Amino acid sequence: MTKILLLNGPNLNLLGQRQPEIYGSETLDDVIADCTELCKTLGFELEAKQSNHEGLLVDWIQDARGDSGGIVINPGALSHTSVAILDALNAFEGPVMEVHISNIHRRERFRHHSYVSGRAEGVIAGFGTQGYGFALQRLKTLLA
Ligand code: CA2
Repeated sequence: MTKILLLNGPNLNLLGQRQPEIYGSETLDDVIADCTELCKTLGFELEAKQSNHEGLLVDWIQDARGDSGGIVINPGALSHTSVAILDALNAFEGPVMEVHISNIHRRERFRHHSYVSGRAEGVIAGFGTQGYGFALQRLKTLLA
């Protein structure tokens, strides 16, 4: 069964606890539970991880080489700063879907650019936590 790595970056462990007007009321555990259910219907095995540390995210992306068929990643604020995450994703052979819960283009200017977007097969922003499900469905098509 194809494994999909779901990665969430800094502060996304706080989902559902603060700023619900921007990020909604679902917790990260809720998101992972929903994605796990969806993956069962799509025939994927889901591995979900979150870290506040850039280097750990880089390690996990490297570990996905030869192990996961695709990656869904919300790099959080590291989207806008991290060449290291971009480099790690460039070394991954499978499709990458970038997810942002909020519409980063309607927010501050510094959020409009993401280093990851130039590597990702697709970018989803502003669909709330539903975006993770859309990304998984797109991976199903890309990996068919
Ligand atoms: O919209 C997104 O998903 C973001 O990746 C979220 C990041 C932000 O820096 C990006 O520009 C856009 C921030 C994640 C912080 O998540 C929190 C959730 C609840 C409460 C506080 C922070």
